Amino acid sequence: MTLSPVLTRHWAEPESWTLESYRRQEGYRALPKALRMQPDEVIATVKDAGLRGRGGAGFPTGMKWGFIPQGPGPDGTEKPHYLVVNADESEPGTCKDMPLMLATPHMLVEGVVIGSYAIRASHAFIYLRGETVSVLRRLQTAVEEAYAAGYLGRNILGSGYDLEVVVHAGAGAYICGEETALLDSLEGRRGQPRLRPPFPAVAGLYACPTVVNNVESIASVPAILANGVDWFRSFGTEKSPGTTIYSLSGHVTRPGQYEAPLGITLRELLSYAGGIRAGHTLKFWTPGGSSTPLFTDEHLDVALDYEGVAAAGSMLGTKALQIFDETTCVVRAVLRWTEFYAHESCGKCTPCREGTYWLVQLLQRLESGQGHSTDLDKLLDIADNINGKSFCALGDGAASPIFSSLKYFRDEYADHIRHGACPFDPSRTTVWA
Ligand code: L3W
Ligand code: SF4
Repeated sequence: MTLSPVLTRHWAEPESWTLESYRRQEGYRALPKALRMQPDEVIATVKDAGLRGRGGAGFPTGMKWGFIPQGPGPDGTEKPHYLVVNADESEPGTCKDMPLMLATPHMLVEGVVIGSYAIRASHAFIYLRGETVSVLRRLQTAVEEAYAAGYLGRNILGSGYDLEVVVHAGAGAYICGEETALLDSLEGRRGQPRLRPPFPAVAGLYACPTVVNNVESIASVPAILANGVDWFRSFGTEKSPGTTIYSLSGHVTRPGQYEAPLGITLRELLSYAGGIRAGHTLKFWTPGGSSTPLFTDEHLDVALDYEGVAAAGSMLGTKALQIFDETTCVVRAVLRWTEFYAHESCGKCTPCREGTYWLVQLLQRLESGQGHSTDLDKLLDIADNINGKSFCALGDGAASPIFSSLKYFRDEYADHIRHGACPFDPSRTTVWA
């Protein structure tokens, strides 16, 4: 398979983030077309294209839009609808939404208008990670430009459709990438996940029907409307159509974002990225961020689409391919991720709040060579008490690297106990002192 820039096709253009540049690249070509269609036709087009959510779960975007109830509820009134863009990218290794918003913020804005029109929303929010001030400024400028050009505000392009868009900066908590915690945060509360159901499509922002979509999902919409369903389906596989952005990081010669049809393999992506760094070999990698079970060199030819990765025992997730060569201590890598989850656990439920703490204690002991022979089963036991027993996906994500690293590298854990030190660095007997 070859790289196929669609979302990333303008990234190298001079000042690609300006309205002028986006228009030069045929930007805002899909919007008038969408506004001439009925909202349901727009939903049907996105459904037929088979676009799946690019934020981690791969849920069909058109189906999610179709869940928004139409017409008055049982009390005879119709609640407002909202579109919320999840721009809180923070899954470790994931770096695709931020560069997309920096390079072509108008592609996202155009997608927001089309999506909002489709679900009959008159307000949309882009919820962005607060620390990314440069992205915030770029998005705000793009939104201002779009208002001035008549792509936002009242009577957009003379269609009679009105839309207000607010760019909201969060305060930098990983859990606010979970859609219901994001909505709590947007409402001004502490961001903690809500019980689902009801899903946001039924009761979301301010208890009104809300669609929450990832940045890449929404930015994919203008090209679908402009070029059609068959064009979109000409990329990728039948169940995972389209192109997507894979973020390659770690021990790879040319890390970065690579856009390719879904179903490409890591072996093929590495051929574009210059391979594993010179003189080294692949040891393990994540297909979709640290929350997805690890793969090894056995998995170089797994098709990187939703079905292919699931069949091989992991998840496509955010398509964050973190690559580690043979110099990496897997125990240390898992410890780093687990510290992240323990720090970011919102504390709402006991299995995750307490379990991630104890995982860190055990992993620190093991990594520094002071573990006991019973610690490996203890790790599995704690992970088992988190997985599927936590309130939201953060808990499952924290358990995932424990299970998969022990599945493939149990001997390396045991070596730490046997040597009384990390075999990769015997001088380091206590890392945390
Ligand atoms: C209406 C139903 N809506 C499902 C909607 C739901 C949501 C979407 C997917 O986790 C994964 C997680 C992370 N009626 C519905 C319905 N929906 N059934 O569909 O829902 P779900 O529960 O399958 O997934 P999720 O809770 O959205 C996402 C994984 O992604 N992940 C994390 C990514 C982190 C970022 C980031 O950096 N910001 O994206 C990475 O792998 O572990 O498994 O909208 O409402 N019956
Ligand atoms: Fe909070 Fe963790 Fe429970 Fe999710 S699993 S609600 S992050 S404590």
